[in-house]
Amino acid sequence: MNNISRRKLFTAGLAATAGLGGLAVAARLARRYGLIPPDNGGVYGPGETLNYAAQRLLTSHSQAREFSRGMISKAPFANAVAPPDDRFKRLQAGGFSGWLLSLSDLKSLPIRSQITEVVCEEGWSYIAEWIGTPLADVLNQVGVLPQARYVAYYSADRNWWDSIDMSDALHPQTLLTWAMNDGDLPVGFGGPLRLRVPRQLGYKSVKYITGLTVTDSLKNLGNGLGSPGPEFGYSWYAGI
Ligand SMILES: Nc1nc2c(c(=O)[nH]1)N[C@H]1C(S)=C(S)[C@@H](COP(=O)(O)O)O[C@H]1N2
Ligand SMILES: [Mo]
Repeated sequence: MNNISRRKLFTAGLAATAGLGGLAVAARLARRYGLIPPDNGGVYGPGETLNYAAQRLLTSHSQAREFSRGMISKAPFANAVAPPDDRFKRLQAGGFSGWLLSLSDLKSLPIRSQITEVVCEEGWSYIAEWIGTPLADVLNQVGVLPQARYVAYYSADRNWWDSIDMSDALHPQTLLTWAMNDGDLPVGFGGPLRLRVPRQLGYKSVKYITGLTVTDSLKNLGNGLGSPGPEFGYSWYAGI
């Protein structure tokens, strides 16, 4: 059974054992532990809360599966995205030397690599080696207040952005990657900098990262739902 169907089964099982009254109990528990995702409103809201809270309470220390080098996909599929904006292209022409935190600054931080799978919600996936700096090390370097609860991250592509909670932000497999397999991270795969969040579906691994915001609340960012996704039916929390 793959991870996605296992997750569905897990959530369904939890809801079934919980029963309808149990759902209310689960929601109360989720509130008590502060495990309410930003997309908790609307028709799917209770399901989103149940799934997020259950995963955080039961599997918060789990790791994404790592693979052997022989299992790296021969022809990984770069999903077609809108081309990066003009500001990105200007920075690209200058080798990204105009960044506040330059690529060489980033490369002086601890380097980790992992062979993990990019899993698209549309049903395809590929395995690659990802090399970069744990987001946790970048956050330690800049310093984070104790109130920090989420990290939002922004892309040069259509002002795309997303966010994760501190549990995923500090997770050892969450990497700001600048290399893939045998070389620099190609622009097609999100270079020069991509956030890999291997415990969630591919759409949380945003390409062409331009900035990070550490915050105690997602309410005042963009649509207040943690990412554009929930407006289009994509869960904010997309754990696999
Ligand atoms: N900036 C940006 N990042 C993005 C996307 C996008 O459209 N723009 N698509 C996401 C989706 S839906 C998936 S499945 C993965 C695909 O990764 P790949 O292009 O390496 O195959 O990238 C994610 N990151
Ligand atoms: Mo995707």
